[in-house]
Amino acid sequence: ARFDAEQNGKRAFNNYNNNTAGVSTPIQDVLVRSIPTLVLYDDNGLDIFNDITHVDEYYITNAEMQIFKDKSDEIAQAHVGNNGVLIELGVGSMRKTRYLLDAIVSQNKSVTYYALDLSAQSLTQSLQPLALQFPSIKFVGLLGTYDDSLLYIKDHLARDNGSTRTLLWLGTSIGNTTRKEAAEFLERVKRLAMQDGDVLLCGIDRRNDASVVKTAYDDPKGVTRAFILNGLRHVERIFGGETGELFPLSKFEYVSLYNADLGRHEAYYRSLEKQRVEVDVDSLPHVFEFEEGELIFIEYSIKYDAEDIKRLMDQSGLRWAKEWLDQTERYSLHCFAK
Ligand code: AVI
Repeated sequence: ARFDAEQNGKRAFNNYNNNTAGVSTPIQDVLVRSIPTLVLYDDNGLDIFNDITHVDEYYITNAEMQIFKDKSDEIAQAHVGNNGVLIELGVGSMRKTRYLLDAIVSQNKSVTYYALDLSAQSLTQSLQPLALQFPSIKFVGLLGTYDDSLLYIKDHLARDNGSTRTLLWLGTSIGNTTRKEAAEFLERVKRLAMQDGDVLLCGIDRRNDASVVKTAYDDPKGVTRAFILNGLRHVERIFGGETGELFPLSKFEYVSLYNADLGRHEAYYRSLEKQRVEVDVDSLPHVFEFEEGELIFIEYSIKYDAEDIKRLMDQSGLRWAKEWLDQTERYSLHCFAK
């Protein structure tokens, strides 16, 4: 996969290498090779991401938990219909989902909760305990991509009884796509998966202090580093390699950069030396050559201020219904209507 265009790793290295603080404005016209962000989410990556949600410096989870703890009654009351359907796009931390389900049960609402994930194992792990804890709620796992789920909702979860559908896109998953992709995805959500009266609850991380974002994405215990570097283990397996055979961790490191002007955290691998990686692609030999210091893009985590959110709504056509900010005002949960 290519990021923006053809590779130009040497320029990337030269431009980034002067940056010692790590909080910087990366040079915009630099083109680097990329690996799809999705490789971060093999079963091991999902486990490590779950560890990240327990890291204090990763403020996003605590902020979101606090909103759900304080506002679940209101959310369940106003935005979850009786005999309604809840659809969570990407099962995240079930700790916050519990608050919402608790509120729904205490309001004697009966709902079906659909959870989407790319991993059957993670669906089972997440849903089994919830099914035991909330016997009055029906749980259904959906295995597939976001876009698969939109078609499934359109074709199979059409509303026939007047009850509403509540879609959940939580954590800060919206940040892992570009702003343009995010707006396009929300437009598809609106067009394919929402009818009048339905809502989308969307978690958004805000443009916070650069140092706060930087520490969240390069935490002192190295959990984020382990999460990102695990992506290389997954790439190795995709190419049929053994652990550490193709991309030894002695030869690659994690680079975390926060571009405050663009409100965008960028995660890269850096090749620590000039090296060749030989793999088979579709049974044909293929050689990747990396320069010493070359950066390889792996993940964006994009942050939004009020203007950015307004633009997102204009572009997707979604309407503002309500929003809740956490106490630290670093993170917000938005209720969008069709
Ligand atoms: C899953 N996603 C919303 C996380 C984020 O904040 O972008 C993934 C992550 N990457 C590094 N730390 C956490």
